[in-house]
Amino acid sequence: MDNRGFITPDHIRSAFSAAMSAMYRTEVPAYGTLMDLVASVNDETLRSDPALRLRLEAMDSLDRISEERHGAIRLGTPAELSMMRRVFAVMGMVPVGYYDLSPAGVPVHSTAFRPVGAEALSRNPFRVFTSLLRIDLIDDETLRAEAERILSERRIFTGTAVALTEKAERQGGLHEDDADRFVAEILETFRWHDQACVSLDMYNSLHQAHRLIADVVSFRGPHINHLTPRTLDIDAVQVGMPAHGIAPKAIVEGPPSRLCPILLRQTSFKALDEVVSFKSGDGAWVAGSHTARFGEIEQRGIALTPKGRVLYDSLLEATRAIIRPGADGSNAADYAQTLSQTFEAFPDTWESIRAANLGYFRYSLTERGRHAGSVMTDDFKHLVAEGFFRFDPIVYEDFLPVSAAGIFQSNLGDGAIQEFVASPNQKRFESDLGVGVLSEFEHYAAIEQASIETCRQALGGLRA
Ligand code: OOG
Ligand code: NI
Repeated sequence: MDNRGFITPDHIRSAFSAAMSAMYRTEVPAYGTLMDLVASVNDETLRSDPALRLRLEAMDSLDRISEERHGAIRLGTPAELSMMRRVFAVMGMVPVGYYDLSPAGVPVHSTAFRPVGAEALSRNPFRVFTSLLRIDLIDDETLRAEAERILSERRIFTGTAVALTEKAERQGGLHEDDADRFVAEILETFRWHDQACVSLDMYNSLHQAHRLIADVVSFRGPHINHLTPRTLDIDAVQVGMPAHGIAPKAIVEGPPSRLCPILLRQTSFKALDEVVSFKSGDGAWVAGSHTARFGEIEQRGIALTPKGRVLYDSLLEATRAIIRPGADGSNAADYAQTLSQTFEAFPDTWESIRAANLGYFRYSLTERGRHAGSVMTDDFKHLVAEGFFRFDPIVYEDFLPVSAAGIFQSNLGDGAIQEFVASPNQKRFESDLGVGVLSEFEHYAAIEQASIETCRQALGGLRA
């Protein structure tokens, strides 16, 4: 609670994240199985790697591991996107980053709504990868107009959800009762509907244009399409999935397995075929199916600086110039091997990553530093070398466009890959959103800088 008696945005976000997880567990039981598998792999990893346990404890993030998750939704109109921004703001989540998925044949562009700042992230880092359909990429004019008309008629937020969002904006927060109602009402927007709002013919035409277009336009709301727990050993979960009756996608997206994890590694299980009813001409319902919802896992590593990111992107590109992972998994082992070999060029100790300015770190005083008293030197590097400070990797909280494309595609089924001309349009996205997106790099740099300042102050005489 804050000093005006409002429930803090961090609390509302935690409550919402827990409510979403509970709802998705009942909607998609395989997600529950995946959660259990992840929990046991995480326990085992911590037991066998005491150094990792100590580091997570030092970073105050041990407790948050099993709490962690992200989700994803796909919206249909600019009005939905800007309202969604206001809803997430009540939970302390702001748009960070711009992702253009069109080069990968997915007609959306996206941002991640998430908390920023070390304090909010350590309380609960729940994020939602949020995409807006690029309706301008539908070629067929008649179909485009029809899709726009259908979307313009739906209301994805309940009246109470909108009213409570406005109230939070007016008052600067929500009291307990309102916060509880807010979470329950917002949950409605993310719920699955097994009755489509279009006819089967319409669904088929949309599907023909692109499966993702059918997913966005045919339903009353932007059902959550996956939730993603964080694991400490993604390879172990990937290998363990089949034994639990879950079919994983062919490869793990992102960097290879390393001693020092960087950025983000992800894999998912294939979307489920679900029964949906469609409206027929005479008002009756006809049965059909739709494939959209899946489960994903992620392993997060250090946030890279712009320099580190350039190196990551170039190594990934070099790998894919040699071998492109096939959707059927037939070259998965070769791909993983080539990826590991190529990434040997990326330093793999925390010290070398830091020395080359490739990643962001959080500094804190060591025992030695705490007892040093006032130190009269400007040389921060020297003090690190002397053991006055320890440095721990700052966790990457964002997403990767190539990986996101791989996750989308593995759930769009075979033959879904389609060519679009790459057409990033961040300005348009931001004008639809109603604000600019934040730069991820600035936020990691600020967390690093703040930790350095705190160390400096603790050492009294240390000057900038
Ligand atoms: C989003 C796919 C991207 C991730 O983790 O990279 C994503 C979607 O399928 O809507 O969630
Ligand atoms: Ni995801």
